Amino acid sequence: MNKKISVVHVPFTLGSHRRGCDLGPKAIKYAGLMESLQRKNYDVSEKEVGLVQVEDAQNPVLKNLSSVIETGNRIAKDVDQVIKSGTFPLIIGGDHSIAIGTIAGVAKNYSNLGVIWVDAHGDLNTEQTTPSGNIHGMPLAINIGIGDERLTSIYHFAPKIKPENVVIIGVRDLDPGEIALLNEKNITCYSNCDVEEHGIARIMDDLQRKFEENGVDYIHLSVDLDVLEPYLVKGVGTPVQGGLTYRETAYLLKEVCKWNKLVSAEFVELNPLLDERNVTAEIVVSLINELF
Ligand code: B3U
Ligand code: MN
Ligand code: MN
Repeated sequence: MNKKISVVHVPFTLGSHRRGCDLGPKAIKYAGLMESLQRKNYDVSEKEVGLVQVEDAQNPVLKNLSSVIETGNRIAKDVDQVIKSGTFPLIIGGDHSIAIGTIAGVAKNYSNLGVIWVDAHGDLNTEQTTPSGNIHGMPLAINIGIGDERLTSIYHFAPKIKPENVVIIGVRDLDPGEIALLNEKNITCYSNCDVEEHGIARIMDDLQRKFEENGVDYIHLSVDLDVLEPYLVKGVGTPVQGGLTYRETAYLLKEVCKWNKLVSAEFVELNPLLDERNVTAEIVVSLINELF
């Protein structure tokens, strides 16, 4: 693993219906992220992406669209620069709509990028299928080039990733349109029940093989904290019962790291307003320590 890490704070909350994800980066900082990485001798720096966050109710199926687009472009530029400077970007959200920008910035550098999407949700909605109009339910679709052109073309190229290079793990809440898109694009998906049936170790072996077969040498990891059991992570806006345990999640992270293909990672959807005594942020710091 690259010894230089840039912690990229993205305090964005307008992709979600609840406010509070904008406080996520600070909560994780105060839970001791920088110190814990420094203790392991990483050369750690931090930066904050300059965001545009102006609420607008103009489009009920793409809420706060202008802010998501402008912010996405700024995230992409910053992440792109971090990678070009030979530093590993560790992105701290913010709601999951920020992944439109992060993956744009990463994929600019790696044309056959693999993505591991660890989430209770599929985030595969479009303006046609969304039940909520919240863009944090859409970033994976947008990254494979499906959805409103103003979003898919962020950072001036599309699509960012190929559906065959995407895997979703821990999912247990899919909308009908998302199921249709998953099937149409043949996206590899392991639900929480698949994790129960096969075990996380076998699933990770399968994934390693799949990425080898696809010639994927570089991987981005996107961790939505709601993938974990809700009792472990009180500070998330859309909890769904039946999530991964801490141990399964830690195993997943350690295994991904061992493959030596990880080029960027993000942890999103912490909402400190819903948390108790910053415990969810502390879990994030522990999980990040499993990864590095
Ligand atoms: N699928 C629903 C709910 C949702 C997606 N992502 C989160 N919640 N965090 C939607 O609104 O698209
Ligand atoms: Mn989610
Ligand atoms: Mn998500």
